[in-house]
Amino acid sequence: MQHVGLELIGVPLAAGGAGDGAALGPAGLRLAGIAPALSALGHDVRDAGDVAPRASMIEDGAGRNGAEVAAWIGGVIDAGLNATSAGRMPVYMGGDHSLSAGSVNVSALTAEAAGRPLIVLWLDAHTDFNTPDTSPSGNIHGMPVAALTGEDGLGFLYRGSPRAQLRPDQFCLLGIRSVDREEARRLRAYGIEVMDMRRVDEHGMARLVSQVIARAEAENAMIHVSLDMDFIDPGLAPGVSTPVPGGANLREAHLAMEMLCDSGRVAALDIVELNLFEDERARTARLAVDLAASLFGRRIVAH
Ligand code: 6HN
Ligand code: MN
Ligand code: MN
Ligand code: MN
Repeated sequence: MQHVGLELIGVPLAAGGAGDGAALGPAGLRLAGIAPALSALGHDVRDAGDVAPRASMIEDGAGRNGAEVAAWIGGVIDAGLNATSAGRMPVYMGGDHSLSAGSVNVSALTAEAAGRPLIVLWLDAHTDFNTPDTSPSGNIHGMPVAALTGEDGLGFLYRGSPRAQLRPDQFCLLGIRSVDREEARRLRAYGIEVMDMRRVDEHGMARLVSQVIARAEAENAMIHVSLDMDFIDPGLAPGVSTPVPGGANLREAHLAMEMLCDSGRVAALDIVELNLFEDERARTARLAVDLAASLFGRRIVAH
């Protein structure tokens, strides 16, 4: 792959998630060697450190810890725009998945400025399309896709920030196997593309990822890859807050990353939901680093 400037952005955010362990995600990824792994592939890697939450004036947030999550998302947007305006590709190290309400917004703004469409590939066990009204938990990590597609009840997350317009048809959710009842109804109403695990079983990972890439090629789109570590089967990646059995296996996950790398269309990567409290001997942290390496050019043999 072409060598690029990568900017590691730590987001030690847990307020949007289930439990506190996601706050250690950036530390876990750094200790597992994400910077040297990506540098070894020839990229110019810079670690921007951890984002600071913006001083928040918000008092009317919704969901659990709404005001706190909004302050973090403001910080994510500032750090992300700082990287992309300098021509660097952000790698967001979460932190819970609510941070992607900010990171995907940055990619959409950056693509818009370049006159390119954006496709968001959401690799997850969950569809993250709840709203404050439908959520069974109140946790904002279950709502970022709704926030990004303009759900009214989540606009407070963007107060004080530039905001891109994202349509539901710009999202493709892959690896899905846990959807709440109201969430499922909303997904159908909005026509969001859900490639669930049954489709992975029936068609294979290669065919599904090819479809996403073919669409990006047809539209000359960039692809934002949002990798929730619970996309992978919890037998391989136990270090997550909301594990669901029946996830992607090791080769399926690496293959998706390798194919996306070859597409040359990756705009940014989120690595989210790594929870060190739940991990076993750092397996999940190390796997996350290996998947990032596959996305940025590591190969079994040179092809
Ligand atoms: N994640 N659907 C559940 C909820 O609480 O809304 C789980 C969400 C999990 C979110 O893993 O990013
Ligand atoms: Mn998620
Ligand atoms: Mn998830
Ligand atoms: Mn699609």
